[in-house]
Amino acid sequence: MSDCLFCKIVAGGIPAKRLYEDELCLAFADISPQAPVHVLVIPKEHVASMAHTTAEHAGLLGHLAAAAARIALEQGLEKGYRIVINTGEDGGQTVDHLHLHVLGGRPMGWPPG
Ligand code: IU
Repeated sequence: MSDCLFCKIVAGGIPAKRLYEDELCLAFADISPQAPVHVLVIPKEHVASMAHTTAEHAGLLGHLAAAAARIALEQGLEKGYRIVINTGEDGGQTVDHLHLHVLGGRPMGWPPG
């Protein structure tokens, strides 16, 4: 989508600290980190949110989850981490392009706010 910020990051039109990339996904450092490690993993194709996924996205979602786990290990998060997918208004989603937050490097609280 031409007006989607994360699509522009995928295309290289907006700079980001790219940490991992393959044919399906891109991982980059969050511009406003909420933990010592805060990485976003996004599909290269535009999918607006989890609420916009269907069974056809099962393979892509598995790929994103596996990439997130691998990136967490690469980032040294052996003690654990949290993967978050904010979805929709009540879920706190602010960018309408599906993204997995990988957060770690400090203990996480529960429940989330
Ligand atoms: P959210 O789950 O939609 O709220 O997460 C969006 C994230 O995108 C949030 O953590 C922002 O800091 C992050 N982000 C970014 O990394 N680069 C940007 O240019 C913008 C947002 I706008």
